[in-house]
Amino acid sequence: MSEISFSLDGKTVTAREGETIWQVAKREGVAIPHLCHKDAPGYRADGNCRACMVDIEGERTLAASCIRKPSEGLVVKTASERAAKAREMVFELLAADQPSRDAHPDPDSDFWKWSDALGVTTSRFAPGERTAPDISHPAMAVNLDACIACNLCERACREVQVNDVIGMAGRGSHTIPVFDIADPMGVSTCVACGECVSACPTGALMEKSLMDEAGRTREVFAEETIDSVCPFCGVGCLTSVSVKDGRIVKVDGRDGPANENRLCVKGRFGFDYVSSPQRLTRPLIRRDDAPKRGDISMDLGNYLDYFREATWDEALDRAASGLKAACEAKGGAGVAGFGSAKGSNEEAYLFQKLIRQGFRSNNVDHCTRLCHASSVAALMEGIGSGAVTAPFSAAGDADCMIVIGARPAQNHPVAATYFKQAAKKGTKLIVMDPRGQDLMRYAEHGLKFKPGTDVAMLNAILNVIITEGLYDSQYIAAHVDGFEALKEKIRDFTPEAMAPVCGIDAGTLREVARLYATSAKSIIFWGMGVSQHVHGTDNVRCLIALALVTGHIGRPGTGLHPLRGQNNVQGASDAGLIPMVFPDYRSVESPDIRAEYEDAWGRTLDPVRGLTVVEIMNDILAGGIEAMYIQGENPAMSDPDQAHARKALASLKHLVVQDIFLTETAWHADVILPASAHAEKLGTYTNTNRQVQIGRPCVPMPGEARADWELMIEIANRLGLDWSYDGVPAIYEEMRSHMPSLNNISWERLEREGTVTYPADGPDEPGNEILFGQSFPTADGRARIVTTDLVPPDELPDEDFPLVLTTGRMLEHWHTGAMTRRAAVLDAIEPEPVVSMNPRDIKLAGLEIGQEVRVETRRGAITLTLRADRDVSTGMIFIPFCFFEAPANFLTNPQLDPFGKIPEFKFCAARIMPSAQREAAQ
Ligand SMILES: Nc1nc2c(c(=O)[nH]1)N[C@H]1C(S)=C(S)[C@@H](COP(=O)(O)OP(=O)(O)OC[C@H]3O[C@@H](n4cnc5c(=O)[nH]c(N)nc54)[C@H](O)[C@@H]3O)O[C@H]1N2
Ligand SMILES: Nc1nc2c(c(=O)[nH]1)N[C@H]1C(S)=C(S)[C@@H](COP(=O)(O)OP(=O)(O)OC[C@H]3O[C@@H](n4cnc5c(=O)[nH]c(N)nc54)[C@H](O)[C@@H]3O)O[C@H]1N2
Ligand SMILES: [Mo]
Repeated sequence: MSEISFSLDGKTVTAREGETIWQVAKREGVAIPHLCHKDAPGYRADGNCRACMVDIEGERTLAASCIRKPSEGLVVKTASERAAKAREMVFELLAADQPSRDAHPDPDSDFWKWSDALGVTTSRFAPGERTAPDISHPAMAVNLDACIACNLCERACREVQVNDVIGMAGRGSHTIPVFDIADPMGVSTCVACGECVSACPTGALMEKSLMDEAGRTREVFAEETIDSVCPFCGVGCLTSVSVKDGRIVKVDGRDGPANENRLCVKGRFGFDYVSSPQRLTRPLIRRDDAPKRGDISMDLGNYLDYFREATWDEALDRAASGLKAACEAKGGAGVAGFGSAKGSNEEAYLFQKLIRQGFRSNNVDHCTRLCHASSVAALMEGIGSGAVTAPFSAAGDADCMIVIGARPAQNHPVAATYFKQAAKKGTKLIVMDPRGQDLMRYAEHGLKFKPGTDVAMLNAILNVIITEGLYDSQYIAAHVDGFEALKEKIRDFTPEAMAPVCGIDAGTLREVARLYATSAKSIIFWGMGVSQHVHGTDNVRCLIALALVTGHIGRPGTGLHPLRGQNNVQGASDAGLIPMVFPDYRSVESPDIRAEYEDAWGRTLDPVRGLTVVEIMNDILAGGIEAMYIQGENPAMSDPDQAHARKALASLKHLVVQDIFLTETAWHADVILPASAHAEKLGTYTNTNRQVQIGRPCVPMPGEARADWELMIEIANRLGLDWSYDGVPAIYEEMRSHMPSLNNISWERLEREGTVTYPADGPDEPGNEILFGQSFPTADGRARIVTTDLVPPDELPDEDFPLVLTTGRMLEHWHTGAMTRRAAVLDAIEPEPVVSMNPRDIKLAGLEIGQEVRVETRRGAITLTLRADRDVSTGMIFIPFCFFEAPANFLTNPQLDPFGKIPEFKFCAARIMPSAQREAAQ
């Protein structure tokens, strides 16, 4: 790499290739003012505001240091009188075009901070008049009178987040940002990532939560900011949380490995659930005269008819003794626990330890079962590891990427920014999904195939790769077993034969196969559309086979990446919150491994694998399990076939729920323990990229609420387990002593570095981002292809139920809505239950957009509002599962994949009708 030297304020300095004068100056500790330039990854310097002018010897005009690259021998003066005067003039003129500071949208903005630094406190020119703000958006206010037309917001929106909503319109000094060609912000297609707000140097774009009611002037100034990590999805964005008076007032992105300062609408604006007045603040015990269990009222006005407040001692004694009684009556088979992928690694570790050590039971599971269980089953079987082989940022190194059965712009929005950037830079993107999505705009191929036919489509692609000889025989010989069997199996899966099954023509299947196989580096990302089927494991087996036959794994820009969902589902699984395995996926059925834990925990342990989430519900109704401890999960909303799941919860003899809200699940409880939200406690969280990161307490817990891990210790000690931990780091270190995957990642290192990828080869070595370049963690180091057959979805449409119902998420809401329905901005954007249907189908069915409809399946019926959505294929309807008023899971099919035990959330037969029609018939 070539370096050049030049003179900066009399000192000889060197610039690396591509560096600007501004960047070198920053490195040298020379602060040059800047407004249109944002010093952050992904931002291109534009050089339009002239705030960063410097003097270059021999040049007649001053140069914008943010875009000017030095040449050998250049003599630069940042503080010459000429440069200083020019910069002062720039700030004075800009000030003249803005409201005065005391009436400014943000008197604390970068613009005023630089003005202070330059000593420009007043302008010789009269300040501009205030104009009316645009407050049409629930989260952000636009005060164009403070806009300096620096176009940072446009770059933020188009180049960093790749959302393409903001553009600049008008000319010269009248240039202003506009949303989707002159819409007010609130009605534009803005997805409220807030990148523009974080970029704006003046406060022309700002968080409404910091402003007065009219959205004109800033009122709230934070007292402190704390480094943490986002509580929502598996991307694991690092955050900087601003706090005032014990409440979060603002969240910014930090430069973490997974987000480089970026956030999405939930991370930036969804923080106020923590301070919701509906938080649980005191322990509750079901009243003896309460209405019968299962008769739940989500009306918070009358919860005291069901529960009474109790002291901690009484509640904890009651919680523990009920669990103990079931165990005494039935042994470990009488008890089960659901831990949480929203909690920390330390909490997940303690929870599985509690169930295993305290009740001699492996009936401990969590939402991974409803999520990537099938992916993990196939990955463990095929390559001996369930985690991703490469981070999602590897998309930028790939020549070709497949995104299948995932909707990242909605569910992993910050990861999606990397995908879109990669596609814009030339990575060939293939999106495979029955439902259209935003990402398809950037795709070389958008395959809207028939739902439930992944195996047909993927086997056809494998057929092309094999028949056309596009596989990597050297790689296969060195690393892969099972190729011959695949070759044999795949023979009948010609693209021509599979085209009518999956709905994609043979020519396209061939093109896609060639593109994936012949690109030098190809990578695959997948989500719930692949995993949540009765053939979910088979779907993933096909994806693994694709990577193995082409050797697209183990090198930069290649790999297999199941996009993990919850903020800590990777970590909770790693920590053993799974019925078949101890931490690090070590089998509970292996006598040696069990002996290790029996030694460490001083008790005999259950030698057989436990039951999974849906199996636990079935077992309760079959008269098996009598008592449960549910921490940080809401199965009364998230499990399939909800009438059945709720009936199971209601028929428990004893249910302990530890949550932050009185959820649908908590309404079934005997004891409710008010717990800690993410922002209130210390802990580690492992994201989809295998990055272990620290979350820190930012605000105090409300009322008498207590940290989850403390409550687990209280219960353990009431079971006579004699636990004592000197805080979260001690729990982490005990957990780590059982987990080779965390070798070299001590608590102290995490504290120091904030984020470390596992596995790491040494205490000072960065973690390995790309895995399995040499061999796989299987018994013989080789990977294994497992062939698949066509298995149809469990419940196909018929005359009575002619539509396919598919379920999933919304950008603004989190799963069962427990958190996001209580976040003001998020609930304002998506306030009511909707079912989405293709406008053509709506017309054909004689329905009207916006009308109230009833959707029925063989399991139940719900009423909700009809929304038109061109992305939904004809013959299908889509319902998100976040609305308690119309729970999608009353409708879903609980049929399980035989390997991963995941239910078929993505496919069942349904019908739709105007809600009035049904009422009339009754
Ligand atoms: N906003 C938001 N973000 C979230 C969450 C949330 O609740 N809200 N939850 C988090 C969690 S835990 C998870 S697991 C992830 C989930 O993130 P995703 O995996 O993106 O989840 P879904 O939206 O449920 O489903 C993904 C896609 O599967 C498609 N699909 C449906 N049927 C089929 C099929 O037969 N085959 C294929 N190939 N695709 C099909 C759907 O059309 C949909 O586009 O999101 C995480 N992020
Ligand atoms: N129909 C349908 N159903 C689905 C899916 C689908 O696509 N379609 N997807 C499935 C998937 S992938 C998943 S991951 C599951 C998710 O299912 P769940 O995990 O049951 O859903 P959440 O709403 O995330 O539940 C988290 C609960 O934890 C509480 N909580 C949050 N933080 C804390 C904390 O720090 N401590 C404690 N004690 N409690 C806390 C919240 O209030 C909430 O009640 O849903 C599954 N269900
Ligand atoms: Mo999930």
